Amino acid sequence: MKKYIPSELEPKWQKKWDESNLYQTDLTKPNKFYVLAEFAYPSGDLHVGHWFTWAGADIYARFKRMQGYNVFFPNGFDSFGLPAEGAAIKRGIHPKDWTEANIEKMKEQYQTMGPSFDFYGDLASHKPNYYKWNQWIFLRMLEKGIVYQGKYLSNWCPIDQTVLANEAVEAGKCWRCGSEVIQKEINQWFFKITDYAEQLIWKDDGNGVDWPQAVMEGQNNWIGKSEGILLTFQAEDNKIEAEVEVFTTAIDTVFGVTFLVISPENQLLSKYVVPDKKYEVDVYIKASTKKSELERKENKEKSGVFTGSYVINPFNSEKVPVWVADYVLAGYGTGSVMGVPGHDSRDHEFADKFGLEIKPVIKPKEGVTSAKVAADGFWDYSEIKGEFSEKSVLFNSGDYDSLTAKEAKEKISKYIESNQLGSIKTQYHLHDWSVSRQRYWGTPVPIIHCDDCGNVPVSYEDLPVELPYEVDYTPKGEPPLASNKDWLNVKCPKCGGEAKRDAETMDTFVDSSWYFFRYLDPMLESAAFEPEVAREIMPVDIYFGGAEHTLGHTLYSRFFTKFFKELGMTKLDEYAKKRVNHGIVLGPDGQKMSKSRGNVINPDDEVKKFGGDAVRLHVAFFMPYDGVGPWISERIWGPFHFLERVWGLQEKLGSEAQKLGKEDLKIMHRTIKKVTEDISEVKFNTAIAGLMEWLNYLSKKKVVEIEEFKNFLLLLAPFAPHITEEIWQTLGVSKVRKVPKVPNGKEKDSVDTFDTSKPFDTFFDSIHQQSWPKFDNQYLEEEEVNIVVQINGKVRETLKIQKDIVSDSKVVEKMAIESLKVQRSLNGVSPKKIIYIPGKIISIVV
Ligand code: ANZ
Ligand code: ZN
Repeated sequence: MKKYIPSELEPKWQKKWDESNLYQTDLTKPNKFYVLAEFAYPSGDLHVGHWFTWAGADIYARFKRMQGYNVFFPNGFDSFGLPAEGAAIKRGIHPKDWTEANIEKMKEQYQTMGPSFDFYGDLASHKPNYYKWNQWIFLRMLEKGIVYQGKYLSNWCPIDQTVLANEAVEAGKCWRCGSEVIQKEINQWFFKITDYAEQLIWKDDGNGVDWPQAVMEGQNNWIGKSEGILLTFQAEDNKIEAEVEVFTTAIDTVFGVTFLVISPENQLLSKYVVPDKKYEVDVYIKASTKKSELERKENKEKSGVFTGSYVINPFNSEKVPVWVADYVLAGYGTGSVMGVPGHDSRDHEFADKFGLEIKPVIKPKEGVTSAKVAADGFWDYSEIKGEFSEKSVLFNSGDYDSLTAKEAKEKISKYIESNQLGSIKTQYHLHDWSVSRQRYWGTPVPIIHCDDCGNVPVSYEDLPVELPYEVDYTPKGEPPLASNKDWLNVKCPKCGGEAKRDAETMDTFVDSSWYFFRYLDPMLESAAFEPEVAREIMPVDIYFGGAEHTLGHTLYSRFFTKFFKELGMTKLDEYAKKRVNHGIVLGPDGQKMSKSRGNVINPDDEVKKFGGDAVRLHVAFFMPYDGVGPWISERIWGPFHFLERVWGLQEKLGSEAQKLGKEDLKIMHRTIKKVTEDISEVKFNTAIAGLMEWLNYLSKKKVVEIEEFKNFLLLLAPFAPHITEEIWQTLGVSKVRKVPKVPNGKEKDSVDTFDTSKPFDTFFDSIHQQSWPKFDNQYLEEEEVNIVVQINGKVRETLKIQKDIVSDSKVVEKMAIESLKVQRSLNGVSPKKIIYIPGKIISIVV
């Protein structure tokens, strides 16, 4: 027999599958199943981390197809973004040329692993027929008031020279280049995602879909819904014509207020600063703009300046000094807080530093000892509002003394509302999404600036606003697009006067927020997508991606889906029924695999050496799909030998079909069951372990029957599509079938390899079009049954009883009594009563 040489058979089948349009989906057929793998960035070289991401999706897609679903498994490229510009600046290659070359290269690399993508339409977000729809969405949002422009203190990356969304700042650093993010006031475009904050909250029922708990919690924390009170404090000096409103979630501490803080950016501040303090406050404001939001939030070393003015606490008429301090952020609540150093740790640090009074007003109820109360009476509010809300009691709080915190909160809130001292308010930590980027390689913002007419939207007929090829994309403080004057200078669509295009581009997260809708037809010219098609094919049934997208991409896509719903383009609330977070492949050094760390493994070499099937098998086997583990190339020998042994089984096939024996049937059905269930639950590694066990069994047999071998190949097919196809075809089990040549009538590059004059052609019968094997429970049942023996309710023994005598109570009871352990427990006493529940339990009463 020939040796197993992957390089001889894999390219052959890849070509055949491609020519036969094997994986192209006919979206008009019923029983759809949409498998989505996260949009890939074409960075140049695929590394095995990338394979890991989509290989799981491919295995799943193949499995579902064999189960009879009409699987839609598209792929495309998230091809706008900074690295293209970085490469351009470094190597002098135009971002477009660099990106397109990378896409070609990545497609070739993908091809060597035999993925079952439907590449129809070649979706790539840098193509005008894609980003045109980003612009369309932008304009629709503008119409609906979801897009606005504003000057905001923003995260600014000094290296990339661009604004960053909060989600793109990791521990104070730019997520792409790792440099320290600074704060800069910038005019920019925003998506008002905060309007959707409530809708984006995950409810206890998981919003009717199956997403990882960690993602739902992460998003909810990020949205940060918080219910509190807006309370107004009047200035003590009636010459100050401004009151201060604070947002508090701890109104039950209102008698403990000993100071009030206004954030440095708050417009109100200047009204409270007395002339004497003006200089000091100004210096302070300047200094605080240099700090990042994170620094301000987390710095334990508090800073601030007294304004010289006071407000009056409406509850006890006490004079409260007003301070400015940067631990209070401008962008949350009202940008002012009431300082309660007796119960808020930040306020406590502040009071300590400046010698302000610390006045606790809530303590644990008598007898409650588990609360953590400090020597000065400080009791952290996180404890009070939690398990102690009813085990606490107010003091120093006027009429509210001796109420629990919970009762006081309700009562004080009611008082505030009925006396119009403030109002109940739900607040969200979520910020609006800044989408302006001062970069070249992205979607141009479809706006024209006219001195007379202001911001004028480009009309829908004039979309797309194409990204010009010729620009100077080296950062010089102004957006690169502004360097192409022919592109920049236009006539105002309203007045016809001289005007300029907006030279910014959109955040690339806009591209990835809705690509899964566009996959339905990437070539469509009349709309972003066809609502009727979306109704049939959406939602995504299973979405494979990385946990790092919890706060960015997957949240934004949910927002877009809700916006599309508002436009009547979809009825969906959630776009993906199930989300699977894949694990992380580490380099051989145990660090996360990435180009910048230089620990990347190029899969091309591995595929050359072991073949695509062995590499795929290794990807699926070397750790749980959601695990974290290092890639060690030598270990691919394991899967390779496994495949060699599968190959070798061909020699053991009997010349005439014989019936399978009892043991043969048992392990076969058991493995079918295991592999079916494990793949369903995305447990690829244990599915393969099941196949290995079966292979060991088969290898020991003298003669392997065609029936068991066929089933083995079918179960292995999603993992190792080439070798299984090769053997399948030589087994002669496939029938010639008639299949439409171009299944959904869509043209494809390779279409000319068909005879298009005839609508049908004889077609090879691929293993990947076969039905998934079914298991039969009758072969799975165990021969023996475990029966528990109890004496006076205590378990004393577990008996293994042959199945055929289980129902014979006399025999079973006798065996129970005679067992050594039972004899020892009985210790000569004879039982009063024996109750036998057949197949389960024997109760002996003494
Ligand atoms: C007084 C108080 C006493 C507070 C106490 C808490 C505990 P969440 O849950 O995150 O919504 N706060 C309000 N606006 C702020 C801002 N712009 N910058 C910094 N802190 C701000 O937190 C709400 C609480 O955070 C508010 O309730 C306020 O402090 C503070 F024992 O008011 B609290
Ligand atoms: Zn104009």
